[in-house]
Amino acid sequence: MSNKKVALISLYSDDVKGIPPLALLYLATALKKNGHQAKIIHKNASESGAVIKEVKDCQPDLVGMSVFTGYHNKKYVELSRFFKNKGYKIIWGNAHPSLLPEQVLQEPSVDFVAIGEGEETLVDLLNKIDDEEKYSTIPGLGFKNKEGQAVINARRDFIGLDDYLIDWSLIDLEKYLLPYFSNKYKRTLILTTSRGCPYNCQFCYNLVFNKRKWRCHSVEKLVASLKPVIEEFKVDAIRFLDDNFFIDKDRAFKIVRELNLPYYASARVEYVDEEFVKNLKATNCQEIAFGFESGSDRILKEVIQKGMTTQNIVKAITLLKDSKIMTSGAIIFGVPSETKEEYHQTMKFIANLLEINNNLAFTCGWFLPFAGTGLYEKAKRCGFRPPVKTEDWDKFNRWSSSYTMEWLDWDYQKAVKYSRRFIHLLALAYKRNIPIFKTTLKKRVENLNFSFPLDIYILSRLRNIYLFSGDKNFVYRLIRRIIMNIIKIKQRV
Ligand code: B12
Ligand code: SF4
Repeated sequence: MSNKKVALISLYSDDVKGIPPLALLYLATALKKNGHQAKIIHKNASESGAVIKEVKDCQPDLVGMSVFTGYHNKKYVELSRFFKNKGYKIIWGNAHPSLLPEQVLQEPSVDFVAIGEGEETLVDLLNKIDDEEKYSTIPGLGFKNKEGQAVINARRDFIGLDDYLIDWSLIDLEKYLLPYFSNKYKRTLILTTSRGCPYNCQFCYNLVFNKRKWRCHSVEKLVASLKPVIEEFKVDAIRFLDDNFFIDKDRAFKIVRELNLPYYASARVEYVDEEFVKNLKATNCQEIAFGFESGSDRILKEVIQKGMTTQNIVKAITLLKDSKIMTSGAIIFGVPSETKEEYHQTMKFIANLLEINNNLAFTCGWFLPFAGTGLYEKAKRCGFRPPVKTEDWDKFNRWSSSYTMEWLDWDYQKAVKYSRRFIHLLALAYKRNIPIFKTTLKKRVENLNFSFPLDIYILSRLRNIYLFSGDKNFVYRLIRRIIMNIIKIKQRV
């Protein structure tokens, strides 16, 4: 077995460059541990030239791409074709090839797919890469046989997570320690401590990718591996990207107590009671993220099968109201069978939640059918025709204002174009307590009135020049303070 080299590629967009490529870091750690080498190439999707140069410079034995379902799929296909033409072998990993391995292998430029966790599959493949006869013995791998047909091996058992604690020296971590929590902390470290989630939400990749099985790093090993990094890089906050950080509450609180830093993490609304809020506060939680999903109990119960109700959401945000903990809720509009009335109900629900707790933010996206999930099948029954080519998944950008959804039978175009923007600005108006905007935007959201959005235009401009979101420089801070004082005086009058 000889030492092999892999170029691992992950692309990002302008708005999210601060998140470290955790998947590639885990893979590179496993490769290093097993005597192989990895070159991590984490670039903006517009920098194909730089990606190509880095791959050529390192002359790898294998080129790996980390691919989600949605935008950038076309870019990954283009890069794969380019590298294939130059004679490289290509492997795709991450959620998209794990959910649609056969379809991805139909792309002529892709030689292999890794299904599920990639650490041991990739090492196994590198050890056997020169011996095609052995490809069928590698669990978790999909490949093409001599006839060019896709062969999908049995899934690999989940790995022991503690065997692969990230080796942070494999990237220039300095580049990834960015400000977060409205600039309050300057050097936030982003990581995951667990994988998977046991719940049954019918849109979630977890159903297929992690088979509803939750695994985690042990507190002791995780904390021991992080403490030196925190000290060396003067990390001042942590953002946990686990799908559901608080599945084991005792474990989660033990981690944050031992790390003793302000943090962001995710949970489910039914976890929230007085005790939970008390612990969040005591451990310096700055932001907690939930999946609210919808304001319709039919959608939550019958369609998404979320295992919670709108009452649970209201209770959670009420309990968090005075905690000063920023609370964010993910909303999914447009799941199959959602009616226009149910979409409207969710918009009104959001406005009501802000009346109860003005320290709320929302991430709103339109439903994206992930292959193999319950709602993917339901979408097909409602008229969705899934792309047959990998690059055609590129159009599924659920944040785009021109997103199309064949599975809905109502006129959603205006809703797609405006809902996210209106909700974000409504939440901003509540957070900053700006009276006129609060009233006009609330009425708009409640009545689905998206016409002549002058108020939206003004508030967007103000936000864009950082009057309301950041503390970019002294002049902006000063102007912001003056405006806020004028608003306060007007409120008193
Ligand atoms: C951070 C994050 C992002 C970051 C990306 C950061 C980055 N550099 O990777 C940002 C904010 C950019 C992002 C964006 C999007 N994301 Co995102 N994101 C996540 C999140 C929260 C964490 C990812 C992570 O680092 N996990 C930890 C690592 C260790 O696990 P992993 O990624 O699964 O990696 C393992 C395996 O997948 C595999 N593997 C991964 N890559 C490779 C490559 C090779 C070669 C091999 C062999 C194996 C392999 O091995 C790894 C180690 O075991 C996940 C949810 C989650 N908790 O995983 C969602 C998630 C991955 N995102 C998702 C989606 C859909 C998106 C978007 C498409 C959203 C959209 N617009 O619809 C965008 C588009 C991204 C794009 N196309 O570039 C989905 C993916 C589902 C799917 N079917 O693809 C997830 C699962 C969220 C969800 N619950 O729906 N995301
Ligand atoms: S709780 Fe969140 S991570 Fe878990 S299955 Fe539901 S949507 Fe997925």
